[in-house]
Amino acid sequence: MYLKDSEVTRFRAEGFLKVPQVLSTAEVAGFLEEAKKLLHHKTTLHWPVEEGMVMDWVADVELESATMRRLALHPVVTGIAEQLAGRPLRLFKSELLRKESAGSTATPLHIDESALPINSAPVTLTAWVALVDVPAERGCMTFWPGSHGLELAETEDLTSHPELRFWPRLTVPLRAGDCTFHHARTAHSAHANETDVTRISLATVYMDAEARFDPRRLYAEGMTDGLSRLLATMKAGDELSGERFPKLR
Ligand code: AKG
Repeated sequence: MYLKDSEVTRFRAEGFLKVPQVLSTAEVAGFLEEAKKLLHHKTTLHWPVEEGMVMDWVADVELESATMRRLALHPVVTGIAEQLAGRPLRLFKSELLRKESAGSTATPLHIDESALPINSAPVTLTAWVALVDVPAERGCMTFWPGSHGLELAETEDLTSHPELRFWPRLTVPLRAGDCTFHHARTAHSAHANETDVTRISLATVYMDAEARFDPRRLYAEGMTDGLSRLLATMKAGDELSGERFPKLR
């Protein structure tokens, strides 16, 4: 077991948890070197908003790089994820995120569930591993504790949600090698990166091992990554299994 019972209890109550130093300094150095190469050479997808660019990312990175697959399936990260979920999980997707130095905008307040076409036990969660130090001014995330218990409509503009506007929230700076885990229904956002160092992190989504495809949540229009193209060929109720969605153990 990687976590104390009290940490698991806190995650279930708050919908997120910071776990310091999941990776050693040497591991961070190796993963960061590979991440920089990938971000330099691979085509990335972009998240534009009215004010500018939130971030860009290498999609399907666990298929693009054996090193990044090792991080997405890292025994400590996945062990913690399964402990938090309380059941066996599979990998759904892994994305190498870049929030550019000076010029990126804040990540809008959102929940992930509305973009995850997964029908299963409600345990879907993301591990977000910092590969550089991420203080507030470099775009760390902010979480709305307990918001995963709210009935938020999929299409709702969360910034004007009457409860969330006045909900206490927690901003979570990370050191390189720290990780946050957040439930797919937890409201979260991130600051802009106002430093001169690029924010680099790996975000991996894990789902219930029994997960089935649910097209009602498919948010793939115009998306060109391999996963979105694969999902566009699937039918409601299809298994999300096999090599593409490996079991964590
Ligand atoms: C997520 O991993 O669910 C995010 O929303 C990431 C946001 C960010 O990296 O700014």
